[in-house]
This record gives sequence, C-alpha cells and structure tokens, in this order.
Amino acid sequence: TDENMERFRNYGLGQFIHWGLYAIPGNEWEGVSARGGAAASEWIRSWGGATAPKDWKNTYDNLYKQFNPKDFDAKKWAKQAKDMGARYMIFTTKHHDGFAMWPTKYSDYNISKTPYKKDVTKEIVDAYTAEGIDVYLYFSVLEWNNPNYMGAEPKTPEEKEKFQKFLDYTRNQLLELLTNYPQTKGLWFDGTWDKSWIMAYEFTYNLEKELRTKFPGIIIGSRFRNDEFGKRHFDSNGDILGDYEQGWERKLPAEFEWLDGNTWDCVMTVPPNGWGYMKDWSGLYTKTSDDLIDMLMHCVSMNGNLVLNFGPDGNGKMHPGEDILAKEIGEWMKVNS
Ligand code: FUL
Repeated sequence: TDENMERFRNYGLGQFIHWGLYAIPGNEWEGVSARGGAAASEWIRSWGGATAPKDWKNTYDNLYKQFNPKDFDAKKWAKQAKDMGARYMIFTTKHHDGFAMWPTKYSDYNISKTPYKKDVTKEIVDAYTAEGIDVYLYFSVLEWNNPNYMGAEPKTPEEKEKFQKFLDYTRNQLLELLTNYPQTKGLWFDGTWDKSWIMAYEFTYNLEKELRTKFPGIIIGSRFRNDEFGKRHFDSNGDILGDYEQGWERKLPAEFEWLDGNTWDCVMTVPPNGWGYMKDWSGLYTKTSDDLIDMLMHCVSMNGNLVLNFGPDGNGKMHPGEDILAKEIGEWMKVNS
C-alpha cells in the first residue's frame, strides 16, 4: 500500500543480518582463508577454499549438526540495532545453501534439526518488532543442494516436473513464513538470476498476486519477478528496488538518475565481498563509520535507504568490528538523524 511504501521511504538506515551455517566456518576452512585470502563467507560452499577437503560440499551440508549458538540473544541484537538508529532490518531466513533458519514443514534441512533446535527467526522477528524496528525477510530462491532446483530452463518432462515441485515448495515456504511471522513487513528476494526462475514468470506473477491478496500491504522486492521478456518487473506501488547491492566495492550507487523517483535501498557490506561472518578482517578494505555515514547521507538525499550488513558468528555474536561501527554510527545518529 502507499502507506507502507511511504514508511519504507522514510526509514533512512536499516540493518541486514546474514546468519546461517556459513557463520560456522567464518570464511575459513581448516584454518586457511577460503579462496586464498579473498572473501567467500556465505558463498564458501560454492567457492571452495584453499585447503578444502575433496568432499567439502558434503562437509558443509553437515554443518547443521554443529549449529548451537550459545551466545545468541535476539534482544541484544535488536537493542544494538535500535541504538545504531536502524528503523528496519532484513534477516536471511534462507540463503543459497538452502538451509532454513525457521522450522519449515517443507524441508528437513532446517533449524529444528540442529542441536539448538529453537526457531531463531521467531526470536528475531519478535525482538526487533518489540524495539519498534520493522522486519523484512530475505529469501533466496536458488538452492545449491536441492535436487529439484536447476539453473537452466527445464526442457524435458522430467525436468519440468522436478522444477514444478521446486516452485510448489517455494510457494509453500513463502506462505508459511508470512503466516508464521505476521509482523513481517516485506520480502527481500535473492538468487533469482537463473534462467529457470526468469522463465517462471507466470508462476511468479500469480504468486505475487496471491501474496498481496493474502497479506495485504506486503512489500515485495523487485528481484522477485520478471516479465515475459525476462526483464525485471518493477512497479513503483508496492515494490521496492530492494536490490541495489553494493557490497563489493566501497562505491555508492552510480546510477542515481535511475534510482531517483523509485523506492529503493542500498545494501552494504562492512568488509568488501563478505556478507556472512568472516573471522579475519585483516587485509580486507573495511569501511569506517565515516565512510558509512557518508553513504547514508548520499542515499537519504536521493530518497533511498542504506542497509548496513552484519554477519554474526556461529555462536551468535557480532564481529567486534561491527560492534564498534554500530556504536559510532549510533552516536552520530543521535545527534544528526
Ligand atoms: C547476493 C548474494 O549472492 C550474496 O551472498 C548476498 O546475500 C547479497 C545481499 O545478495 O546476491
């Protein structure tokens, strides 16, 4: 609705949280940085690592047996975000590894099968909502380890049948998320770049309609769907350009003209490349709070929001570097926001 979109446009600062199984390796495999020092982090399953064992995808897929974040305290995260001046947050309910951070009925690969067992998504949604911070759910469509997923457009009857199963599963999970967590303000999509998804435009068209009917006012990121020509669908009423992703470099959005007049946010990493937890920041260009405040002002001056990413570790603790930034930005926000 216009009202929700207006609310979105006025957020200013947001917080992104990338938290999943990748937080356990923290961009390192057997003590050596993935990719010989460059960043992989939440992509570690796909990119491998300098010393990765041969069956390491399998090792990765079993990390859930170790997920037991003893320091996780959603209230602490929410309080920190509030003190930093964030007005909304985006949480990775499922990244490309396909692991669900909520107890989904539609796959066994989920949080309830970890030693921790508890529904961290619920704790996060409740804690942030209690602090008055709006919650958006990040959802990767693409799943690296799902046999029904495929990147290319399905052609044979078998492929079509498999992919249809995958689409049904995606629909079920999205309905489940919005039903379980009714406070959700919107969905921030990812992993929708493959041909299979692009060509599923009829499915996404219908699903978007269904979501908007069942959950009135829901905001849907523009990565979600394409039109029949494979072009990203975007209509300014009820959609956000929730995909202005600028983590790789320190540069700000260059296409300001294109963004102007639209509703958008720019999501930003702290060290370059990594969104998930990275144990070691040394040797990486790390943004200072001055850099980030500068970016925030630029974004806000163009009617956009800046969403600063945090990648907590496998125990649920923020990186000490992120704690410092949150504090410094919060001090600035208190005086200037
Ligand atoms: C990208 C993903 O591939 C990254 O891992 C990260 O989640 C970023 C926000 O979006 O498309």
